Amino acid sequence: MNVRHWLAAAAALAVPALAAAQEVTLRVVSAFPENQFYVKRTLDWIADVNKDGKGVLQLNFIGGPKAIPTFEVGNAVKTGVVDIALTTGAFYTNVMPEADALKLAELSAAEQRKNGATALINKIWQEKGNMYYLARVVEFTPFHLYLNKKIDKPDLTGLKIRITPVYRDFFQAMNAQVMTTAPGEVYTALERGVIDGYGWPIHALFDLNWQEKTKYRVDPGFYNAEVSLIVNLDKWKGLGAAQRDYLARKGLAYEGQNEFWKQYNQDEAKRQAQAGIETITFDAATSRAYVQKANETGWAGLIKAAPQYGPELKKLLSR
Ligand code: 173
Repeated sequence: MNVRHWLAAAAALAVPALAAAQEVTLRVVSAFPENQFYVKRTLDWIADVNKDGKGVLQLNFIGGPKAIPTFEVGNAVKTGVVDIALTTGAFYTNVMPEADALKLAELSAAEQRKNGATALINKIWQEKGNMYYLARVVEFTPFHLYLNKKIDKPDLTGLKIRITPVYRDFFQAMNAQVMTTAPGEVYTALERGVIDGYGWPIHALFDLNWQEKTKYRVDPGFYNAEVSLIVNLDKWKGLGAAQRDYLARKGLAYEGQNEFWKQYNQDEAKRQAQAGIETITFDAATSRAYVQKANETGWAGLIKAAPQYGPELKKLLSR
């Protein structure tokens, strides 16, 4: 065999080896407690990814906050301690303040993909977080203020409220005394009377048994609860094209199921009423002002913390 033939033969062997990268297994954690419904849904998704991904890509669920504490998950993804996380922006503002902007989106995830918001998010997440933003798996879901003391106007003077960064600017603007905790610590704080209330979505209260310790929900809700899958950027770039496409496709399919939350949230509100949680409401003008204040304080806080990208995010996430 002459040299030219030998080279051709070697090239023919090398090409398939490159095209079919070896099956890779990525490590997944959740910043939400393992008994939360978000995790169950994600485990179903992981099972589906693994079923169709044999020989290509597999996901291995490591655990919830017992594996990596809630507010450390973002840095664990950034540094590659784990490959993928199910989390929300409020839990990784310590990586980049922009993370908390996702709650302010007035556009759906599908609309964000069309108008360039997702591309901007990915630019920021890659640049500042060393993360690839894969998919948003919770939306169409308002946050609410839950209380154990009655109020007759949006004034939280004298009340101690559990928060995450999601609620900080808004609740402080209503004079609340705030205390940041991971979801896993809320039940005990309620039980001990350390807090008079907390911020939380309309759903997933029962997952953690908080209905046992909750008297009131303040209506209306505000913002747009966000839970997403983020991927370590080095891991993402190191995948073969077929593996990356596969994961992106499965992420998109998960995001495509978000309509699910609309009915689920209605059912959850009913279930809260059945569990004896009373609603506190205001007159129409006060309710409008309440929601407006949430938005104004939310964006003001975000732009103050993220002056470079905040205004751009506001433009692409608002109607
Ligand atoms: O209240 C929280 O812990 C929080 O910030 C959050 C965000 C998205 C979904 C659920 C909770």
